[in-house]
Amino acid sequence: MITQSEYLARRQAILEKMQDKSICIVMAASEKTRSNDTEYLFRQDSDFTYLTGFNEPDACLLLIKPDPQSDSPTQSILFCREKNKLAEIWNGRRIGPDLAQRTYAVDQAFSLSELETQLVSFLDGQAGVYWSQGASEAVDKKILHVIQQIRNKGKLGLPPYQLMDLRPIIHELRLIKSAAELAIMQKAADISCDAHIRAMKSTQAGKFEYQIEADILHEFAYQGARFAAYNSIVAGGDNACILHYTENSDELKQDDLLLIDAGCELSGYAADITRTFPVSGQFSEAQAQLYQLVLNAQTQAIKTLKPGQTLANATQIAVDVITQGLIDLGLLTGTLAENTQPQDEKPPAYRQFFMHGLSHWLGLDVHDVGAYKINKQDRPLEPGMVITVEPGLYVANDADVAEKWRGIGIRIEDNIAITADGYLNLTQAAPKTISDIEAIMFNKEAVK
Ligand SMILES: [Mn+2]
Repeated sequence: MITQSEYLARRQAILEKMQDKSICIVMAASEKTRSNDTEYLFRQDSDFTYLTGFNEPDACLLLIKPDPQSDSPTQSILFCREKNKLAEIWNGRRIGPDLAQRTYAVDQAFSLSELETQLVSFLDGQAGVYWSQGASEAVDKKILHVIQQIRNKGKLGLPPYQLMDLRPIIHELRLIKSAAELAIMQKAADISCDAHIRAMKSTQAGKFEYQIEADILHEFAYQGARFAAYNSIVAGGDNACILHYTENSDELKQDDLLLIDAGCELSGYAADITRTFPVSGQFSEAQAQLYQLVLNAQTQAIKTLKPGQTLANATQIAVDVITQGLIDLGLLTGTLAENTQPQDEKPPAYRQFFMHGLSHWLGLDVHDVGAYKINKQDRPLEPGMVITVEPGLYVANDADVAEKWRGIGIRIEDNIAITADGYLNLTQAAPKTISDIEAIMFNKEAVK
């Protein structure tokens, strides 16, 4: 759980990085239509969640940093929907500004209907304005319109003249997770591991991919994580070679592998796990050879992780292990260097089998925010960062390799927190060695 004092500290950290005489505007998400007059279930904007924990749509947070010459304190101000009996009967409870002010520990709270007038008044006299520029055309327009209204005051108005992007400030903060955030992410990982184990036990030929997806979603929701962090990928056979396959509509076949990329969202934080296992419960020889290669690449890449190391270095290790393995098994010919370097301006040969990145940040967003490079250099890892490590191997049905390799898609993905002296694998509870997977699938009736 994130406490109010942690939210307060996060807002304080933003205020510290803001320049004097400036204001920061953070907008909540709006509801999105799914069809006609029904909406998708609401999901708050991640930056807004990070700074407030406030989960209603269309709200707005202002952070004000005064001129240090003045006596005025910094301020956090929340705008939210006002109480409305009829709207609440139809569409759900609203906290309203009065209670919100106390519950969310902000200095002031106003009704959303006052937003524009108050923005004109709060922005007048500031030197700078921060917001997430370009994230929403409507928000850009609104803020520029407010500034124009201040200009229109002529001699009586002092419009801000520095328009700055908020994202570099807030996204650097979000990149380093606190102990409370790590505890939530561990819980999200635990629930997601349980879902993967349940999928392994439930899988059998003749079932459909969507039925396995249903097991996973049930496990998430039943354990209190009502949402998946992203659309689950349940991909049997060569569907696994479609990296973002989400149709989940095919029947599972006895001799295929099943790739599942699924993670829950808990209190806004994502887990992101991939496991690949045989529908029959037993790997064929060819499947096992390729699987072991991906597992070796993942294990060796994870071993390197600690503060000061880079994702680029881990990626290079995974690429080398996979490429050398593909050469040894005869899927590639030539030397390691010939297959990992661009040839005649074409991408390196290994890319036809491993075409995505090894890793991404993980947090409130499944592909979380934060810069991957600093001054164009790969940034060193730091304690509190959480990343995925997810090598893969995808042999298309028409690949120019021996028949036995074709149509095999494998990815193994864990969630790793960087610690003071190394790393912690948040998702080690989900089986991934060949023997552990086969054991859990062999014993499934007994275990269930
Ligand atoms: Mn991922």
